[in-house]
Amino acid sequence: MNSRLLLLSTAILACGACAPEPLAPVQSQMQTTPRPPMTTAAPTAAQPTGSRGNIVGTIATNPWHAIKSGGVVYLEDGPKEPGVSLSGTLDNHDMAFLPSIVVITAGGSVIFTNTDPVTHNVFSPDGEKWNLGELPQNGSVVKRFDAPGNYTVLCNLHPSMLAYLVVSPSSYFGRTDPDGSFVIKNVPAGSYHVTAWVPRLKPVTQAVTVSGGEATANFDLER
Ligand SMILES: [Cu+2]
Repeated sequence: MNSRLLLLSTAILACGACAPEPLAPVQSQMQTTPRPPMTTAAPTAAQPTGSRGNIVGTIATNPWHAIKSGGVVYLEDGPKEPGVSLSGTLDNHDMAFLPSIVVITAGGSVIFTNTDPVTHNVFSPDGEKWNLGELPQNGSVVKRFDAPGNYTVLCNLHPSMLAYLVVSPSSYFGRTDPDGSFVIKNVPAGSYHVTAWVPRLKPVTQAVTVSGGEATANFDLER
């Protein structure tokens, strides 16, 4: 009897090992769940003095020259730093997206969560026009973004909900302070195209050369 039980359990174990994994979708989602967002995008490895510099500047708008916060400034053609792939989180909370602007780098993921007691939806009418479907209370879904792009994020159940997702082409970007100023830190010396993005305004790209120290790039954006 004991040996029969042993055989039986061995058979179950063997069967379980070779059978299709019933938890595969969950495991797959866990594997693609991003690590917590890193606090800095630029690598901090020590480099020879003079080989890196900061890009500084301000964003203003035409024709009013109002200071713009909420902007993101990124290098279009910055070098890809191995292992640097910034992911982020966008929560549905108190009938709004939190935060209202998420920045990740191409190849990174966004984990969309819902901490409200009601069902939400997450979609974007921009680019490839993705729709993640309904997100129930405490639900979450992960989407990876391999290509750079800027997206408006909406909920088709609550038209007042609005957020923006910026998928930066490089790991070199900065966000504007409330006074409109920004810093892109620790950029390797070289010539780049740098783009300034602000919600509801047309992005502007300009050339900038970094040769150690500080390079300046100021932007005037228009609707
Ligand atoms: Cu909603």
